Amino acid sequence: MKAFEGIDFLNIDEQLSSEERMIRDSVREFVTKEIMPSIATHYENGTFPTELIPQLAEMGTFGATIKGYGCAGINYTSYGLIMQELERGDSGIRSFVSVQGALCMYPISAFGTEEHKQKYLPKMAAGELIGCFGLTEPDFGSNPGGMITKARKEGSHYVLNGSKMWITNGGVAGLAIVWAKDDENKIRGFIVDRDLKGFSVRNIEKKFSLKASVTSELIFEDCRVPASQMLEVVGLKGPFSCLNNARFGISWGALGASMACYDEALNYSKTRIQFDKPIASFQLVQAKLVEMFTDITLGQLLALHVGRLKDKDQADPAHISMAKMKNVSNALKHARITRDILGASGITYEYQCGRHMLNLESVNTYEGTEDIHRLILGHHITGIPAFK
Ligand code: TGC
Ligand code: FAD
Repeated sequence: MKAFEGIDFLNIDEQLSSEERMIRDSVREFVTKEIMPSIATHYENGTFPTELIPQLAEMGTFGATIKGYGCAGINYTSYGLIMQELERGDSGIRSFVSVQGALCMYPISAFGTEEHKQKYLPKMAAGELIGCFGLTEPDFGSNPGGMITKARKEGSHYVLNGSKMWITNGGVAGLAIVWAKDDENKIRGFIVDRDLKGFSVRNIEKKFSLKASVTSELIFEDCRVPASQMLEVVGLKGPFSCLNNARFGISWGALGASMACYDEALNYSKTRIQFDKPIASFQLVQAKLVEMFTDITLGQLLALHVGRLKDKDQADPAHISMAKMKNVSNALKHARITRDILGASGITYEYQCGRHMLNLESVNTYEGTEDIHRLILGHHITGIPAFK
């Protein structure tokens, strides 16, 4: 498999530390050697490549920004670079790592007790225990505040009833971070071990997107969770603070998918001959390549700047919304442009753009749809919330 060189028109590499470049390059090589040869087959068969989990753990990709507990403790910019490289391989692999780290290990590290941290984080960093994050419900997606999953207090336990829908990693997880309303209708988070009675999982099959990722429904029927498993946070700011981290990672991940598509479009257009010339020699094809190249370069500046702000603890959720919204919608556009440049070849598994295009439909929807991020930014600009 040919080495991937990335795109660096503005010499952004110079802005990265040698450690950041080293992390990026080692994950890049891993993706080329370990993911690219088999990902199309996994995608076609609808299987998640579980064989990659030990290597992903060894590279420190799980809970990478957490300090201690067997985690790498690197900065957010390095974390973003890891997400970029993984999603160059497939959005499903990046999803797996995002959910494990940003959505499951982060809330345990931020809102869990010392006992929770000792019990769960080292095993999760080592990939021996996989997590999933249950916020969305069948009737409450963009509006999670309306959730109806209940956590009724009964002595030293909370009794969970309800269901969570479209949950990444659900079928392979040993624990779930579950958000539910308590007796006072306040949103609380629980660390729910998979083997608890009353907790069942149904995998969602027949997807055309994120096929190399497990997506499930979590069902709770009188599931008794010890009160000691409750996280120390109340209200929607609990799940939303996890989403800040995951959305940040996605804004970088989308650049990886964009770069994979651009690279494919450029290489193909230089070798595909029509009307006795490479199609790259036609102005209309060059215009498409330039649009992708420019978007990617602007997206890199945006992601890097938000990463630097996050490393100084100065990133506002609205900054992250802009980066997630713009980089993902551009990536989806780039996958479609590449599919177009490849003509009929673009619809086959031999090329990546179709797989990225279908994956990015989900990425544009999850972690806040493109329009929800538009509304978050609209609220930021005008001070007027337009969600309702
Ligand atoms: P709102 O009234 O605006 O806020 C409620 C409380 O939350 C606080 N808050 C935040 N805190 C931290 N970070 C943020 N980004 C926050 N945004 C809001 C806020 O200050 C308030 O706190 P308090 O103390 O006053 O109570 O909430 P709202 O109900 O009006 O919601 C607004 C809206 C629409 C923006 C929000 O609901 C939203 O973001 N919806 C999108 C839902 C979403 O993103 N779901 C993601 C599910 S997980 C997933 O998709 C994983 S995919 C993983 C993968 O495979 O990679
Ligand atoms: P809806 O909220 O019903 O939205 C439908 C449409 O209406 C969208 O276009 C939306 O933008 C629009 N809309 C909604 N409200 C407004 C408004 N106020 N103004 C204007 N337009 C609006 N969730 C988890 O909790 N954990 C996971 O691990 C997880 N993984 C996922 C994996 C995949 C593959 C997918 C596809 C989803 C996953 N999700 C997960 C769920 C995801 O977060 C939701 O799909 C997303 O939040 C949108 O909710 P919805 O699908 O119910 O769409």
